[in-house]
Amino acid sequence: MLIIPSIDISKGKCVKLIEGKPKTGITISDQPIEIAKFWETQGAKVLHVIDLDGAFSGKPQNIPVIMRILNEVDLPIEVGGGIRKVKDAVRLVNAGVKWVIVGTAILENKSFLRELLATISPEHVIIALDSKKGKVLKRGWTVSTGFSPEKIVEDFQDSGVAAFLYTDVGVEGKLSGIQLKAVEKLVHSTKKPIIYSGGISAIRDLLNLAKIGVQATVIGMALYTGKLSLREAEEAVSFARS
Ligand code: AMZ
Repeated sequence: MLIIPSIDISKGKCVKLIEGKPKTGITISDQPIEIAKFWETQGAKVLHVIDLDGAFSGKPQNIPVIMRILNEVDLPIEVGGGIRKVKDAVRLVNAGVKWVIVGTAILENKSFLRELLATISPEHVIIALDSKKGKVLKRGWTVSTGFSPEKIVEDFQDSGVAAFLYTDVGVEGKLSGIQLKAVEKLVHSTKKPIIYSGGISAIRDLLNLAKIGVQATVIGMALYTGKLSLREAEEAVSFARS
């Protein structure tokens, strides 16, 4: 299982919110590029970069920071938050972003994915399933779609997208552990790779996720508060595999 450090950007700074609510959480650094470089030195294989202002406002707001990470860090990155226009996704992929993470646009516009895949390969697309109490949210986690993550997966799993990113919004940033049963249900509903995010606080969480077949997991707060180190997390899951 791949361990992916998260870099959430708001107003040019690297932050971690609690349950994705503005003005909560901690500011990690006003130099997100340095944070990205740090994870590279620590052996990260992939970075997860979210434009929080983009997710809240509906259009990308931190593109210069993302471009600098692309230029200065030699790792594949996945980028999400506010990618609601095909041209914004295409621009990011053309600039070297390996995967664009798209949530709201796909949930609100039936033709968005088809239009997107007319221009970029589905291998560059990850669909976000930001879920709370079994329902997928959109628009910066402020509006419920009323649909279960399994329903969204069913609708889009044949599109060829690279993966689904399941975020448990209710535990995000809280270091409270994970709701494994819900993740397991989702993993079993599809053959597509599931990336998990939210509430990871201990090696035990990682081992449980690996055991149920999660392909990758995004970790934020636990890494930034020192509860876990990237190296120990990677070591634990590599033992779990062998
Ligand atoms: O923290 C939040 N409120 C938040 C967040 N981290 N809102 C959205 N996002 C992330 C999702 C997904 O990766 O987890 O932004 C992406 C989806 O953005 P959009 O604009 O496509 O719905």
